[in-house]
Amino acid sequence: MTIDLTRRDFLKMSATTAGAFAVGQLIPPMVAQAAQDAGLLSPSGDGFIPSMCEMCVWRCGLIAKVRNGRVVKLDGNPDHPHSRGHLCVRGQSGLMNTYDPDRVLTPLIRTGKRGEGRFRKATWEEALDLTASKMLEIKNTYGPEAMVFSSTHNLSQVQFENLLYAYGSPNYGTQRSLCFNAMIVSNLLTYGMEEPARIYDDKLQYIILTGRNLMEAISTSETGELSEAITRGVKVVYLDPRFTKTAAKATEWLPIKPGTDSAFHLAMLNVIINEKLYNQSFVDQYTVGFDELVKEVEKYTPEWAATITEIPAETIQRIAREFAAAAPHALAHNGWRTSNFQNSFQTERAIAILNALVGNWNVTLQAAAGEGSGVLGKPPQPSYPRSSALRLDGVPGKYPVVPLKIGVFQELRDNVLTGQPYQAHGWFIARQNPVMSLPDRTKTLQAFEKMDFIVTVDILMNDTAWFSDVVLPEASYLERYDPLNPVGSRIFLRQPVIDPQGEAKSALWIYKQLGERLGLGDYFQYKDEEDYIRQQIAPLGVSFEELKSKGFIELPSNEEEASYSWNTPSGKIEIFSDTLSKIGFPGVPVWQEPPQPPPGRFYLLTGKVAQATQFGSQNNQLLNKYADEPRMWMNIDVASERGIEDGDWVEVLSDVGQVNVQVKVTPAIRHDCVYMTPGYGHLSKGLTTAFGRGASSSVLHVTYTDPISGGQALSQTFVTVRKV
Ligand SMILES: Nc1nc2c(c(=O)[nH]1)N[C@H]1C(S)=C(S)[C@@H](COP(=O)(O)OP(=O)(O)OC[C@H]3O[C@@H](n4cnc5c(=O)[nH]c(N)nc54)[C@H](O)[C@@H]3O)O[C@H]1N2
Ligand SMILES: Nc1nc2c(c(=O)[nH]1)N[C@H]1C(S)=C(S)[C@@H](COP(=O)(O)OP(=O)(O)OC[C@H]3O[C@@H](n4cnc5c(=O)[nH]c(N)nc54)[C@H](O)[C@@H]3O)O[C@H]1N2
Ligand code: SF4
Ligand SMILES: [Mo]
Repeated sequence: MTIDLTRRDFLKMSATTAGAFAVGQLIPPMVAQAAQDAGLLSPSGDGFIPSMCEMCVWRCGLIAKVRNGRVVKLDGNPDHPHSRGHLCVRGQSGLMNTYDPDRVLTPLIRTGKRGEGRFRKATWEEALDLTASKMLEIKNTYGPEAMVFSSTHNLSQVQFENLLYAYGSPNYGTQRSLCFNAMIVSNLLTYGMEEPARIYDDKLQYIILTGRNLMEAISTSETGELSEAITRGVKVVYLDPRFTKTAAKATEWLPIKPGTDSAFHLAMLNVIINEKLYNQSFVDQYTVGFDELVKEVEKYTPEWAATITEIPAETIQRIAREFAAAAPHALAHNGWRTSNFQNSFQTERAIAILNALVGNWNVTLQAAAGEGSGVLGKPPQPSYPRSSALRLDGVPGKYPVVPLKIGVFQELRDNVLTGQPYQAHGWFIARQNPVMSLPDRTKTLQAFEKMDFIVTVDILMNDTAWFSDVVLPEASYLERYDPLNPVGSRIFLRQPVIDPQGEAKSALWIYKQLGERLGLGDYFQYKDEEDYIRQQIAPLGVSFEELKSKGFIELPSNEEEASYSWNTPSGKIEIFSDTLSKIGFPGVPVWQEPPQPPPGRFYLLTGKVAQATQFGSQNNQLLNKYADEPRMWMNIDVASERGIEDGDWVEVLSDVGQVNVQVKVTPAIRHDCVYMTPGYGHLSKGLTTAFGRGASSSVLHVTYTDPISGGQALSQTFVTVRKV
């Protein structure tokens, strides 16, 4: 393997094709045969095969370009509504993930102390037998609830969940409470759906983005739609304490004080109501609770909000008027990672209601089209055992409106650590890096210490695997099948375009093997991955060969009538939520004062960059090459007052942790904030490209949970910075 590629080398290798990544990996014969039969591949092995990207959860359609029987380049699939012919820089770099020299290619069993990084290679038989016997031991000794499962959104997650439910544990941790709980729970309570679809059509005139950094935190389709809207002259107002790349493209950047977005939006509501700029007939017909809102927002004047948000009253007033004037062709975007403050749920509710007041439903917002998953078949299976144990994440008792499947991961971790209400003893982790992604890394590692057994399924020795007892290597997304992925009216296939390297196996295979060893074989009634997919497409009357060659199935188009009913208790948009009120939470959005940093401390901000995905892609040699140095942003005036220069090392201290990091001095951030890119400061020495670069913000993050949505407050940590 070439370890250090220059861009020139890479292009040269792509051009000379055969052996570009000279590890002799060819297209799996069955896939190659189907592609040849469909005329996609020539007999000499030149052509194209469709599949799907998994460099992030957006899962764009891809076309693997094949020369001499080897994949040499990945392009966007024009048939896929996400990619629409494009892959982002991470998707373009996907081959380097598969050919990462640090890939874990055999099962590993820990030999040294946890965290020491000493493992020995094992056969699948041995690693699976050991994992199953430990899981059975825990179940028999402490009950199934003593085994915690956690995983971040992925296509085989349905079989991960099958394993967890069949095993009988109620304890399931996902990334959701670190990500979008505030947005999802607010939408569920307001509209009765997790996330309405956004419509960027030619009539759209006005967009307000509240910390939605679409130009860097990428969803290819929506990022493209925003770019096109900007080109058409749509006005974009962007609120972020940082001047991000979206700020650079926006018409107007408002460097709002962190944690005060709800004050901004409540004042917008105040202006729109006081000046009667709302859509009276829409409000009368389709919403409940307007009068309660009127009473509540009376006090939230633009002048009041100005002192809180540090955005001038006239600006807030003008934006409210402009937004209402553009309505219904106006969109207040509800964001994605809305895990910022313990009051973020109130921000999300205010945004949802802002959209309702101006009546833009079915104009810029719409019920998301039903995904086609309902039409797919699945292997037969018995019903699941019922667990009577309390959940360790406090749902539903402590967090009554957080849906079970969404959960509160950080609370689950905390209760693993405290052993309350009972002690967990095992942790099964797949496609997730909680050592890096949960706040307060020290606590996560202490929680790991409480475990008798930890097993991780990953493609790399991520930081979580580094502290595990068994590591099970999954085949990469270019080397495996996954369950089908419905997107709107199309159902897409991920198929292997490279034969799995080493002993790596698909998650579908791994979960079935474990299920059988746990005596749960009846829950995994598929012979292999192809058989699983055949069972999925059985009701559709489509041949697998056709699916392989086209890459997707088109369902009969189900043009739904624009809907004006919502799956809420009242069947309307709930400006006032009885559900919230009955359990003692405010029924309409209210201002909840967030904590502020004491003098000398800064808000610690975190946020995505375009060249990396979360905590998992920093080891990709190509992406690493194009990523910025992971330095901590600090405002140029503040730095100069403290005698800190660009590139200087500083010690950053929070209430729970300390890191040393280099500073990037910049005017692009508020005086009271510093910012760190996630995904650096790795602990695993098994990530030889990423290890030793930058520092981890998760070491510093204090665990604060929004009491309503269960979202982690990632901007609510305050730090001191000292030159070292
Ligand atoms: N390239 C790339 N794209 C990605 C991802 C990735 O890792 N890499 N991850 C995907 C995932 S899982 C997610 S959740 C989305 C996230 O998508 P976004 O939510 O758009 O992105 P983030 O970068 O997490 O956060 C956005 C911004 O919030 C700002 N911010 C922090 N606190 C506050 C506040 O109090 N108020 C306001 N107004 N802004 C604040 C930060 O400065 C940051 O710029 O991106 C997705 N797309
Ligand atoms: N400090 C800080 N914390 C954050 C955030 C932040 O911006 N800053 N963002 C929050 C957000 S929005 C989210 S969504 C979470 C994400 O938190 P996590 O889900 O824990 O993080 P990821 O990096 O997405 O973890 C993905 C793991 O999957 C592995 N992987 C990649 N491909 C495959 C595969 O094909 N198979 C298998 N089995 N494994 C694979 C990668 O190696 C990596 O270890 O973090 C949250 N926490
Ligand atoms: S947004 Fe980029 S990384 Fe994510 S699936 Fe699409 S191309 Fe892949
Ligand atoms: Mo996320």
